[in-house]
Amino acid sequence: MSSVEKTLSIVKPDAVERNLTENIKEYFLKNNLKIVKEKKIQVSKDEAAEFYRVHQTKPFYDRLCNYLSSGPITVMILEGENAIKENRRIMGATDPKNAEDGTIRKKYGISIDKNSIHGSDSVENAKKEIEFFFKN
Ligand code: IDP
Ligand code: MG
Repeated sequence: MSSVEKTLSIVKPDAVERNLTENIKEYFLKNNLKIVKEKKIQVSKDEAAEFYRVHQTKPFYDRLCNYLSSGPITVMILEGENAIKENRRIMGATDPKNAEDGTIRKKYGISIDKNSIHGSDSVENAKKEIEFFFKN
């Protein structure tokens, strides 16, 4: 079954720093995901910690929060058929070393930490994450 969904994408600091936002947006557009909202911001460490709360028990949590708050990011709402799963497919595996050919992380990811992009992983989390960055 297919349905039109919205999902949250974040171009992470390593990719914004290398001016890759427009290149990454091309991947979405080529794959029929529309960018319905977009803003460039920087989050505080506390905001990053709140955003990544699901990972709070993981050994990499502190590093992850420091990293997300280390520089500007571009947050976007993407919309399209099965947008959540489609976006995850286009992103590629979490560790760029394992990412499939043709994916964003394969092309631009530097390491499991600096993997260039975030994407919501479920309908429930997409809703929460969109709300987190685009409250109104
Ligand atoms: P995802 O970004 O592919 O959804 P998650 O498991 O949700 O991956 O992890 C969130 C972020 O935390 C990843 O994008 C990655 O940067 C980082 N991360 C995940 N697993 C590890 C790990 O084992 N070591 C270090 N960093 C990790
Ligand atoms: Mg995740």
